[in-house]
Amino acid sequence: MTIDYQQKIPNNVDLASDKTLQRALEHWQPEFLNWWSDMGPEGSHQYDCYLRTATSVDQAGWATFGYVKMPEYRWGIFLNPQVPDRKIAFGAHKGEPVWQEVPGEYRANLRRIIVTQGDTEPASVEQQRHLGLTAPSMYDLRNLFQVNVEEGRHLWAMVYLLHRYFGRDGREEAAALLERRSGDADNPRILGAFNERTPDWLSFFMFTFFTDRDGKFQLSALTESAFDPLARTTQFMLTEEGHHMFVGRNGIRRIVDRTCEVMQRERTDNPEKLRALGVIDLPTIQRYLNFHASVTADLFGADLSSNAATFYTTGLKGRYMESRLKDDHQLLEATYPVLNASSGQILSEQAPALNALNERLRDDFIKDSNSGVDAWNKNLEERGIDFRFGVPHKAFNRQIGSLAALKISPEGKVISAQTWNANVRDWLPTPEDCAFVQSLMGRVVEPGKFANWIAPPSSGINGQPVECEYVRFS
Ligand code: BYC
Repeated sequence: MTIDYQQKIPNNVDLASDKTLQRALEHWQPEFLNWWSDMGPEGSHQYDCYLRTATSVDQAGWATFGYVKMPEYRWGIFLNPQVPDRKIAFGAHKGEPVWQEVPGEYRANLRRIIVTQGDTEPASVEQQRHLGLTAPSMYDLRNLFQVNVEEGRHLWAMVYLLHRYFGRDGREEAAALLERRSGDADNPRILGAFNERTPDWLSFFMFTFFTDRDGKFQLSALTESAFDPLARTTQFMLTEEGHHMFVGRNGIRRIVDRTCEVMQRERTDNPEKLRALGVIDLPTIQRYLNFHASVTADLFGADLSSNAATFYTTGLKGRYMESRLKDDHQLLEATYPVLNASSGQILSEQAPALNALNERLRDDFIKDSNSGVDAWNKNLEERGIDFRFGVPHKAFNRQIGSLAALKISPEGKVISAQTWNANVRDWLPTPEDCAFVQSLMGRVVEPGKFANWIAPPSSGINGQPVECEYVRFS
């Protein structure tokens, strides 16, 4: 279905036929725009940016490109088409028709999932709001803005569900989504990683590589939901998520490319020398990687979770690729390995699969992250550089779940607090690392120009040249 752009709120859900809902959302819209003006990308409000906007949810229309004045981006409500006769694929209701309305008994849990998902979207915009001031190129500035407007749209996706299906509490939750603030001491965002700072572009690329990948896996699990409107809206969100991870994967690759080029030209791998030459040494990149991988691993929740078991059994949230998995999709007898530390070692133990669903999704995420990191390593190998990046062990630096109580090395060895303290500067970014990376951040925005510490991309956006004027300042 084509999206109606004549409406105040573009949508493909026939909003005009439900005047009460339309009025409620039109009331929320100026609040959203106020939030965007206060917390959206700093200084961007007069810019014309080459952005993609969805004009329909099918292949032909979901990525239509053109110049848009930033605050006039048409945030809207887009659901994938309904699949006729879709049946619930898992849990106690397996085989029954999916729900078009929220069953009363599952209302609180569904609302909680939707609010948690919705909260991450504005949080990431808040985390990234200063980055435009230090963009390494106009191409990167445009990509940042694309990610930001789409996170804003993902907020709209969750707010639509709250307004349409959860009555007064839904409207209150939608208002609260614009009130919490990333990192705020009194009213923070819900999940840990979304209260961390994203102070520089290395952090931004790591965030889009790892944390947007959590988005991919959580959204995929929600596309399986028995609550059909949630499944349909998350399906469409996933199409947009791909670009966000591309920004991270390619951003890091370009940083590594530039560093390798200088390493080879100067015949050195000495971090001090490389820093003096204005590029980021590979061990520093690895420490940033360790930080973002571990903070994101926490986003999957505790390794054993009765919440996760309930979400699954009641049909609210499935597994990654649920319908392709070959088992009974109820998991009443099944087990799954989880980690437990005893006598100074991490041991794998079988636990009820239903309780281990967070761990399973985390494992799916780690597998996917590894394949991205392998691509950077292939580049190093091809260049003949003797360094390999690695995703740290999933127990490293955890704050959530049973392993949070222990100190664990990136290789997965249980260690004493003393050993941790003696080595942590090699494993996680130090204040000096952060200060150095920040010292490189300066705004480079002439078309086709790039900061010294990052290589240009191999191609531009949507077939445009790399030196295209992606952002027109006025
Ligand atoms: N930080 O039973 P557990 C994205 C809490 S990213 C702080 O394991 P559960 C995006 C938990 O709430 C995808 N607290 O929890 C990416 C619980 O609290 P209560 C976002 C945490 O419910 C980039 C307690 O600890 N979507 O889209 O099984 C840019 C016990 O935990 C954290 C979703 O996450 C944490 N990290 O699992 C923009 C999907 N983890 O009950 C966007 C929706 C846990 O004791 N959310 N806690 O008060 C969920 O499915 C689940 O809420 C979670 C947590 C998987 C997050």
